[in-house]
Amino acid sequence: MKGPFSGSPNHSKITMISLSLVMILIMTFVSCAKEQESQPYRIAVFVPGIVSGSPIYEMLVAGAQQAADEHEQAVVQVIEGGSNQGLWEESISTLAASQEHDLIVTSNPAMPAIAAAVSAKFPEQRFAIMDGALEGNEAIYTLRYDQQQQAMLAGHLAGLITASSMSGANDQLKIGLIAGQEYPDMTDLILPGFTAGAQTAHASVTVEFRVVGNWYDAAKGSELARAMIADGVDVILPIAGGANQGVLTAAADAGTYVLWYDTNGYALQKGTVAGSTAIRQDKATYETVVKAIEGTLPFGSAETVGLERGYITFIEDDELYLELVPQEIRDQQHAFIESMMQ
Ligand code: RBF
Repeated sequence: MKGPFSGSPNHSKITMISLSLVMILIMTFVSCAKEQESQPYRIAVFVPGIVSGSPIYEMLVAGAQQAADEHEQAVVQVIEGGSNQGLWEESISTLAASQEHDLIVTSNPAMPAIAAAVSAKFPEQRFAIMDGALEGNEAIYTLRYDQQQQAMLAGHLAGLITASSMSGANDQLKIGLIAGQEYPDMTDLILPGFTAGAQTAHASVTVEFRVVGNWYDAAKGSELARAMIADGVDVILPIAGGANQGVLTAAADAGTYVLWYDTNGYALQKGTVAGSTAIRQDKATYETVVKAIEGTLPFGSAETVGLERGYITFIEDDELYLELVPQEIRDQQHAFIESMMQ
């Protein structure tokens, strides 16, 4: 009698087929797993503007690139959004719709709202936004710098210099701020911080504020600076991207001073750049992207960093600062920096 498990030719055929099926299944599973393992983590850096001339964007790209270079499994594509801000949302929507990037990294205070609008249409897309703030959207992580603190550091030195007997300082207590455009961080944090810092140094300092209207027009930057200088301003803080170059030229021609923002600018115009406040956007972007690759970035949260953790610094040890700015002023500025840390 042949039992159900005896070796009938039919039965061994069925066993062979089942075994082959199992093997095929296993092989498919293994190759899928391998494919997943070798799937790179794909990062798009969307620069809302032009990289060249804007240190905040140069550092964004450098930080993301470094994170990808150190992770075999990550690749970066940089997309320059250009100066037409009306096109940014559409460009980011196209990126998200392509589903080709695990993460879109970008930077400036206008980007959280744009990313939120895109996120409503493409909820799977993840974003890391530097120099911006938005809490509670599970697809978006943001990190901002304490811009008021940074502006106060610049303002304090501007107040000391305009009241000093340095060769380029006149008798009036007037300083200036030239911005690329007017935006809430500028009007609510940077301008008030710059003014408060200056008035901490000297209560009667006044601040002139002008807007270029874009982030690239050096000729307009120069024109605004010349008008300010003619009006008695002897220290200018330009925050205008590529237009900063025009401010530098105007101040150098007039023998007055410029303070640099976001990066070390002393060597850009020796004898003119009298102070530099820097942000570590390269470091912050690197750390953010590494966390995203490793799956530990807290999407949905908004972080603010500043002097205390070293993401904002006033560069005091540069030779050119030591040469140009008298010891007495440097000492006062140093004491102010220390007081801000407390
Ligand atoms: N800063 C730049 O240096 N270059 C830029 O092209 C630039 N574009 C900006 C566009 C928008 C819409 C906004 C709101 C800000 C922009 N900023 C730019 C300012 C930047 O976010 C930051 O406040 C300054 O760089 C000072 O850290």
